[in-house]
Amino acid sequence: MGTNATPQASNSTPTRLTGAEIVWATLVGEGVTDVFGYPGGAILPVYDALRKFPIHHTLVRHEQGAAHMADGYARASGKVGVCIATSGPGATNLVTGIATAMLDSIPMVCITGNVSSKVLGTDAFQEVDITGITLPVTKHNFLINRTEDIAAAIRYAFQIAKSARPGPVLVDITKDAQQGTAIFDFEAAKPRPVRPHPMRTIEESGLAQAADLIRNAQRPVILAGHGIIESGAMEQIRTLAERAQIPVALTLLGLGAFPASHPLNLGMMGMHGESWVNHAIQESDLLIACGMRFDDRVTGTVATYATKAKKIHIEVDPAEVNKNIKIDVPLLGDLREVLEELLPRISGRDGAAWLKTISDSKGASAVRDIKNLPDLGHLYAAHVIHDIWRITGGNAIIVTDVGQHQMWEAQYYHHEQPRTLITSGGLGTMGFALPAAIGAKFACRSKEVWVIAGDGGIQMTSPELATIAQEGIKINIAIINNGYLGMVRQWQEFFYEKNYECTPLLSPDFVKLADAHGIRGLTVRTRQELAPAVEAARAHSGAFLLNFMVEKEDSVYPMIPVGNALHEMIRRPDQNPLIESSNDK
Ligand SMILES: Cc1cc2nc3c(=O)[nH]c(=O)nc-3n(C[C@H](O)[C@H](O)[C@H](O)COP(=O)(O)OP(=O)(O)OC[C@H]3O[C@@H](n4cnc5c(N)ncnc54)[C@H](O)[C@@H]3O)c2cc1C
Ligand SMILES: Cc1ncc(C[n+]2csc(CCOP(=O)(O)OP(=O)(O)O)c2C)c(N)n1
Ligand SMILES: [Mg+2]
Repeated sequence: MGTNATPQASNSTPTRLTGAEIVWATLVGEGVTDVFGYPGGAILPVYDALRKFPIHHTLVRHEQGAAHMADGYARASGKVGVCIATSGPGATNLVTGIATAMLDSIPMVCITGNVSSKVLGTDAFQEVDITGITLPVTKHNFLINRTEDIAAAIRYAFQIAKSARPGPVLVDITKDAQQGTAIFDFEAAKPRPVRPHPMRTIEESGLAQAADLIRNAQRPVILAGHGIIESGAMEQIRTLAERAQIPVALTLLGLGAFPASHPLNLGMMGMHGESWVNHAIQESDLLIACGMRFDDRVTGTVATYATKAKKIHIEVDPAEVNKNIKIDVPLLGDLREVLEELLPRISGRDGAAWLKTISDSKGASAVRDIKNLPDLGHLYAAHVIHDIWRITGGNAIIVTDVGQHQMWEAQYYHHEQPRTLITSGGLGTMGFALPAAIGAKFACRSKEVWVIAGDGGIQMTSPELATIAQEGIKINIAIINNGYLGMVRQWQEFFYEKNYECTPLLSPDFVKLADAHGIRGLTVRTRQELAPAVEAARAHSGAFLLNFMVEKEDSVYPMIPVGNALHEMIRRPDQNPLIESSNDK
């Protein structure tokens, strides 16, 4: 926020402003209070005008960080996240962050400066065609070269970013458009209302068919996805599950959409899901997919996926229906609205026999769980995550990076509330956690925020430690340090004859790295030191880094090898890995 910040009457009397001022005035009008960015020549007029507007700008250390911060802000708050960068390398540095948001349907507006319209297309200094580059990874993008078009473009970008299936939108503004003046009229720049997609009508016949299938099913399972959180349909899903006594399996991005402690919650499905969840899906006679897109990490081989089940798919994006899995009853529309129409048709069912079958199939799973192994001096990631869960009471916002630690987080941190797990699912972007956690902290300043990252991923964006220090924010950082690019090492162990090519990883002394940024830190090597270290991090008023030296060659179980059916899992071995069939509980 600039030193001369005064509340801008962005939606009052039309006034003549520069294009740069219009950018900020429009953002204020859209309710933006925080942006994440990095300046440069082509966006300097916008930076120059910042001081006049009540917006907090966080200076990042790399524009990828700005995009992940905007993304983390959006995931934690449900609002649109905003990032800003200059032309050329500033804009291209955003691309990984934009693609991350696109693959997980996150509402974001990215503003970039570009060279003046007179030199566009001449390979001018720091000119790239960022609208061309981001075309496949944005929901929409704009190149604006007239001052009078800026307000309408930004307002339209917000509408597109948050409507129907959310996603990132980029607005590229030439420098001369920023420098020119125009009449700013916030109301006049309002986009036309969104017209519903012609296919997005909830048809009476579809609702009746879905209700019939639910009434007659013997072994139904709800597949709960990220769309529940995006639609705000947590209550409706809970009502459906409780009224019809249907167990709920969650995707990675759905975790938190249905309370982990609820008796009908089965846990995570898919490649690293719990074995009983995947078996239940394979045995099911009705899948009710809610705001999830049958990602390949969720289905295993599609030809053998839940072949005995009829499928109902409630989904806002028509392109997702019948894309990977053949659907019997599609219900197109906003999940909450569809469920509100469906619920009056659903009456009580007796689900006891099916729930008992699933419960029995858990068998000796608990015995295989590393969390329950006696303390033989080994520190496992599962211990670390379990203790962070226990000590935070399950109430923290956890922002993970990508790899083994991400899967252990999903298995051992039990999320009760939506928006408490922030993770890159679709793109699987290493380096996401630290910057996304900064964004989440700005969105939820009073909440406890933890980063759980690997020793590999943290090094991709660790310069953002300086951002944490400059902003003076409290984030706890847990590094699961196994000395490897662990998830890749695991694949090498299982499928490449333990040829650990380019996966052993030398890291800096992370505690010294934190110290160099004025951030406190501790290295933890044993189970006894674990809980006191977590308590110490929480008790400290500033950011705190914990470097957990965990077992180096541990693997994530269960695992479905690519090409296998959902029930053909590799389980945690006694001696050797074993492939499990549907008969092996
Ligand atoms: C190393 C690694 C391992 C992984 N392993 C697993 C695993 O074992 N299990 C697993 O589940 N995932 C796993 N993932 C994540 C996986 O890749 C996908 O990101 C995830 O399964 C997608 O979950 P989703 O379909 O719920 O969410 P999204 O991909 O976000 O899809 C949400 C769907 O909801 C729809 N939607 C959005 N808003 C609404 C609305 N208002 N109304 C209705 N519909 C709406 C969207 O159109 C979209 O189709 C893994 C990722 C990584 C990086
Ligand atoms: C930007 C990026 N590059 C490469 C990968 C491929 N990849 C997935 S997991 C992983 C290893 C992660 O190692 P680390 O951060 O140490 O976490 P661990 O698996 O050890 O918990 C790699 C290299 C990726 N997901 N993202
Ligand atoms: Mg590692």
